[in-house]
Amino acid sequence: GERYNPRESEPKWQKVWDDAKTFVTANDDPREPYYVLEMFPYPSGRIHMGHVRNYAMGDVVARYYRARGRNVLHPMGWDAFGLPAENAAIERKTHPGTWTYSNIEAMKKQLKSMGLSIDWTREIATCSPDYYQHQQALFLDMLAAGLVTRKSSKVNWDPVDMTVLANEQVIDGKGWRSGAVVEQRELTQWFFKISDFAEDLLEALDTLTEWPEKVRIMQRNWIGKSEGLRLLFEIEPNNKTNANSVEVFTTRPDTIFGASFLALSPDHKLTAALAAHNAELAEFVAEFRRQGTATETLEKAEKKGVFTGIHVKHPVIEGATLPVYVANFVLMDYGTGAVFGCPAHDQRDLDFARKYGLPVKPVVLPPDADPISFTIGDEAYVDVGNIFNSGFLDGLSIDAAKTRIAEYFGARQVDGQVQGKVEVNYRLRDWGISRQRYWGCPIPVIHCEVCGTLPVPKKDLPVVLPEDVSFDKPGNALDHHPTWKHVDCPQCGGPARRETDTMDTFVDSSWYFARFTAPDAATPTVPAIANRWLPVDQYIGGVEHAILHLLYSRFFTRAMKATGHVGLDEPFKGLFTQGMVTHETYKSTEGAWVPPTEIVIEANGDQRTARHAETGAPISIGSVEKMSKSKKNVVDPDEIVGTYGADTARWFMLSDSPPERDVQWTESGVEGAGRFQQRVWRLVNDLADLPAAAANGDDDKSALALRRSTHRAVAGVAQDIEGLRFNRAVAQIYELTNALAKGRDTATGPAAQAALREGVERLVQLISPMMPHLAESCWEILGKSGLVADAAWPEVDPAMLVDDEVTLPVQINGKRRAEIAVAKGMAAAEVEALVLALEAVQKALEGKTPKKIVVVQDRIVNIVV
Ligand code: ANZ
Ligand code: ZN
Repeated sequence: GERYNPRESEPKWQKVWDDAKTFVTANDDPREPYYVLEMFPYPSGRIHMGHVRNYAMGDVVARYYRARGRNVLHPMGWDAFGLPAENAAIERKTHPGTWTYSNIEAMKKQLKSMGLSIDWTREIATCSPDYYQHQQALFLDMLAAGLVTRKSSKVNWDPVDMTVLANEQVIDGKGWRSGAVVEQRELTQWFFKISDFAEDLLEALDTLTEWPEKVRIMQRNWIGKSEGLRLLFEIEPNNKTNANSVEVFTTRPDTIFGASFLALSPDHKLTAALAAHNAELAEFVAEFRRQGTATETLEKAEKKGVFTGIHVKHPVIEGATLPVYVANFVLMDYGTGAVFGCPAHDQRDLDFARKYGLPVKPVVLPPDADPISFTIGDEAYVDVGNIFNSGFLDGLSIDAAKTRIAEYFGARQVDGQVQGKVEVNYRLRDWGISRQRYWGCPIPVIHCEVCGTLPVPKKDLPVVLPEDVSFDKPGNALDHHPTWKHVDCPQCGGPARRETDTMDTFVDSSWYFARFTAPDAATPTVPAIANRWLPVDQYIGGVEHAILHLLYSRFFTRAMKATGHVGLDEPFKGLFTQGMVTHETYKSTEGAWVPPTEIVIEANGDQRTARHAETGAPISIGSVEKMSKSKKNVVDPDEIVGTYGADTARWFMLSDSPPERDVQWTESGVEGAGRFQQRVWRLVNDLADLPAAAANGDDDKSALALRRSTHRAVAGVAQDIEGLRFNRAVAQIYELTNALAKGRDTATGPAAQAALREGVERLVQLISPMMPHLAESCWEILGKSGLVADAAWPEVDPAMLVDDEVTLPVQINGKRRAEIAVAKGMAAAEVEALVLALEAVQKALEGKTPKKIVVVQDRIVNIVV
């Protein structure tokens, strides 16, 4: 027969699905809802292989649950605000919107060519006022509910992108996009009070049982809860400051007898007072300010400090004092911005103490150590043990000592206050959302000199971005716009100024999953509808979003609940993080990266050599790396779809490795997938004329084997798709295909032929979530009515899943005449019927009726004539 031609078939079926609105989902459909979502793409211009993998997986899940009778929501949209559009606008002298929307169009075409079962009627783009007006409404509701604040704060300033960055966007002290060294600036910023939910966000992680453990751990660490003590130290009389006490936060008050210094943050109030009279200290603080504020930068920097010239009283050692330093490793926005240092049991403190010659006194004794000889070398002892060298704490465990010392300080006073108060701290900071950029959602507030900062009245929403902007000057084009920001005050009517900051784009992606449930609603959500669909049953995306996007979405869902927009806390019930797509790298003799499209590979046994396709120059084959433009090892999905078809690309992506692992894209792999596609096509064509039902109810051995293969595959593939083990589902399909191909060549009887026919129909259904176009073409060849996309998932006959088969010898008058394979445990009557139908038995009986038949279950059949 003819070869299968995906270039003809794929667009054809895509049109059929489109015309029939096959994948349009109704909110009022009574079937049980199932919501599957892949992280929506940034419209950069083209989809990449990572997208193909992500969407292929999501599509398998979506198509499977559709077949299972669920009302499936599988939408797609665009995370469309952000810096690259502005950069492109500057380079190409176009509007960011023009660039963005043309990218959306191109990418949508590419996604459509993949044959995804997406309800495109729900498409949203976050840069459209249709979307961001609702985000503005949510902001106003959150503002009214006290979940938004405006505060002056130290921010990470990217001097190249001219914008504020969230801590998470600073990587190794550099801007995540520009790579520029980040500076500190003091700015008034808008914040979402995510820290209000710190405890809840932490505790609820335990309920997210369908999330990868590693993601939950990352979130737990990010929230960073610690229980400790706020402890007051009395300042020794001096002429440098008026303060009487300084407060530290510690999680290890049990080590207080080992304290050998106090350290203040360079941003501490007391530091400022002391620096006024101390040039060395002032210079230290100034230098500190020139660095980034990112926690990571500070943690990696060398530990440094300056002695302030003042001392505090040691709180438990009568008559002893501790010197006070200002140190670069003490952060102002954590705890109290001051710490006591116990060098023996904290590495930073130890490094610091060694550098400045401070005492190192161990107070925690390791389990088997000798109290006399135990000393600290280069490494602080941070493990378990019992307290020693510590007066009334001696002999206690760390935990018992913590409790004891908290009680002790709780009962004492310093400077008119309780000396020690138990406190819980979180590393999680409020979420600064102000960005000094044009291409983002305008923050809907107005500043009036008379009335202060006011929300834009809801009736005046949306606050729309002006179209006529220029990017000639660096900085915020909204701010430079001649008229946009000048408005009348909504309260006094006087001249006022619009907020020109826009929202961090992470805000846009923190609630889009809810908008998809009612994308045309006049309010951000329709709660009844959102509550029916949410939480998302299965969310799929890259692990790079494990902290930020997922935490922000969890916060937003809580904020939307508090403001009446949804009725739940957790947005994503199931989360799956997929591995990356990798490819070999190639280099010319000059050391330049060479794209795979420009080379030819020759294989000689295990030896593979490469040369340049045009020049013939030798090329060296390098390591396998994540596809990236910088290494030129990317493969363009368009070319793959053009050459092999979407189904082949999808099949290869799903087949090659477990979905949570990296998958290596290879030419041979994708060719193998293409061959399998042709093999299925041939098999289906060969078997298409078989009758759909058995001529009689008979069953023979090969029919039974075929039926078992079929039903086992149906059950197994379902389980594997539900467990997101796509590569194993694929392996089961290969097995069934092999069994059917064998059957094609050997099955002759009517029962076997019927079993083959059943098998081939099921095969087509099993491949349809992965290779949906091929499956439709096969379904058509089989003469089935309707679309396979609409067909119900096949029923499984549990009897066919019984694992073990036994072969029973058949004796007639004590002589072995035949044997028969039956399911283990098969009832005597059934075995009897099967045995009597055997040709060999019929012959041996010569038309006589047996006097007696004895079936010993799973052992033997004896016939007496
Ligand atoms: C004394 C001490 C002794 C400490 C010891 C540790 C070990 P987590 O658990 O992450 O919350 N710390 C407190 N505030 C700080 C700040 N603003 N900047 C930098 N470090 C700060 O860490 C709490 C510990 O980090 C606190 O416990 C404090 O040092 C330090 F053997 O106090 B510890
Ligand atoms: Zn006013």
